Amino acid sequence: WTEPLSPGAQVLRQYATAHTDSLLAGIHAIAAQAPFRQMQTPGGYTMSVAMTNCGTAGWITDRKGYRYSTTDPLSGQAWPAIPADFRSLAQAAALAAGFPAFQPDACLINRYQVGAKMALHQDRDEPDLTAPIVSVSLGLPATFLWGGLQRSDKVLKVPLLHGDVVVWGREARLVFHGIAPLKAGQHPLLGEARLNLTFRQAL
Ligand code: MD5
Ligand code: FE
Repeated sequence: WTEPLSPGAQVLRQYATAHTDSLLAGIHAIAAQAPFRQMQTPGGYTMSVAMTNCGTAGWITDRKGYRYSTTDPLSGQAWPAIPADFRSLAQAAALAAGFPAFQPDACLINRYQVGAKMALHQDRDEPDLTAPIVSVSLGLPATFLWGGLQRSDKVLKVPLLHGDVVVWGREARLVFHGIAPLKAGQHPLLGEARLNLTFRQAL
């Protein structure tokens, strides 16, 4: 079922549930080529979330800033391709939320271990802000922090569970958002971790 979170954002509860085994197998294969790593922020902090990417472009951060790169800085090679089933799932979710023309070319894969978090931020490194973002949650539950267009706006807490998909676009595309520190737990497929796939049009 779907819940409108706020104008422009739809939570598709359990939309990915039938696909989680193949998503996890795909992530495993991607991480064998492009390992999860904790990147540096421009301010010199090490992110608590470990990241890798698949797609024509991948999101990276280092002392020089946030950006998309067509190569993995660890290997100098192209990122692994987005598996066909990842892409069709993201496109079907976008269509279900009213975005029929979504052509994701970047998929950031975030790995949260217990205590890892993502501070409140906006996603604004993409050139076409009319394209939505599709996110898929796997593993341990997370508390999504859903703010407004100003950093100071009140933040709503939304639980995101294994198999949930969220589509963000239009009025919601530039909202401040984050993830609260991951609580301890054991997921039957993922153990003490949460994975999040974030599909974007970055080129
Ligand atoms: C996560 N990832 O669960 C979170 C949430 C990120 C990021 O925020 O930038 O890697 S995915 C939810 C999300 C993604 C893009 C836009 C919006 C939410 N939004 O407009 O609220 O690892
Ligand atoms: Fe984000």
